[in-house]
Amino acid sequence: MDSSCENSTGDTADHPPRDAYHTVLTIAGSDPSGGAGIQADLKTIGALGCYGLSVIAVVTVQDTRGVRSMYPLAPSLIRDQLEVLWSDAPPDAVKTGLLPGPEQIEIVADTLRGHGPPPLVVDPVLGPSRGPLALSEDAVEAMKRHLFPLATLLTPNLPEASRLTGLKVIDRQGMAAAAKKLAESGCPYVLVKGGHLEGDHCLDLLYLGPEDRFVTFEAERIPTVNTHGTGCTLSAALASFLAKGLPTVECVGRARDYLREALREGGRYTLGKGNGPLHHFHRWW
Ligand code: PXL
Repeated sequence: MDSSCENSTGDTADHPPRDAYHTVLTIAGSDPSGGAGIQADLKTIGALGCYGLSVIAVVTVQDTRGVRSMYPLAPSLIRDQLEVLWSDAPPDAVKTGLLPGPEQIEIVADTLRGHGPPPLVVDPVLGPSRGPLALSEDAVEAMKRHLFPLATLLTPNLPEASRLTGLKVIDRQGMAAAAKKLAESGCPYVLVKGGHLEGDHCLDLLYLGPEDRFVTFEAERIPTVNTHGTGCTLSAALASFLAKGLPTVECVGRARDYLREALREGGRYTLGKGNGPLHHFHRWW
């Protein structure tokens, strides 16, 4: 071997040192219209400089006007996909989105627990935000019992925080109470998203359980009808920054900044007859 090509680490001119990707796995539903679910997650993860992995838990039939139907995948198929990923290249961070029923939720939780998951963002999607396809009570219970204790960060919106806690979550006080109650599941950080609040300001509340304190994030509302996939995009962005090892509060700030730009730029385009998507690649084009 020609040792002139070799350096002290054994790398050669033909094989220079290689960087490792920051990898983010999304376990969620497929949205063929591309604005939400797995598709939004992969765009977000890529736009933020990470490498996206994906396990589809449910296939939805939908367009920009709403979800028509959902086809859950067999729990064993979900588990097998997760197992092969972990056997080859375990992700640096994980996010979960729409998981359609208690069996899928349990198998995801069992598999993640078995591997000792990296930072895990759980977006507790309780059914598509539009349409009558809300998750069953069994699924909600499975999420609280099996998935939340594994999570690093939960990201409920107001209706989700209300259903998950049984509290009336319609203002800052309710958001704070719900966040504390959800943290009792064992999840250290809870971000209650106030996008559904009235008024021209958006308020998100982050509860830091280990320090028993709140951080408030406020910004002006961005007026746009292209809001499809907002929650998916935020949780994927959070997982991407966690994959890079940033502290949680900084992850929330940066993920919100990315989301706001994607909302603002997405408002300049039109797609379909309903609520269009965000512009995930606004930093590129
Ligand atoms: O925004 C929640 C959500 C998550 N995942 C999928 C969805 C939706 C809402 O429509 O379709 C696949």
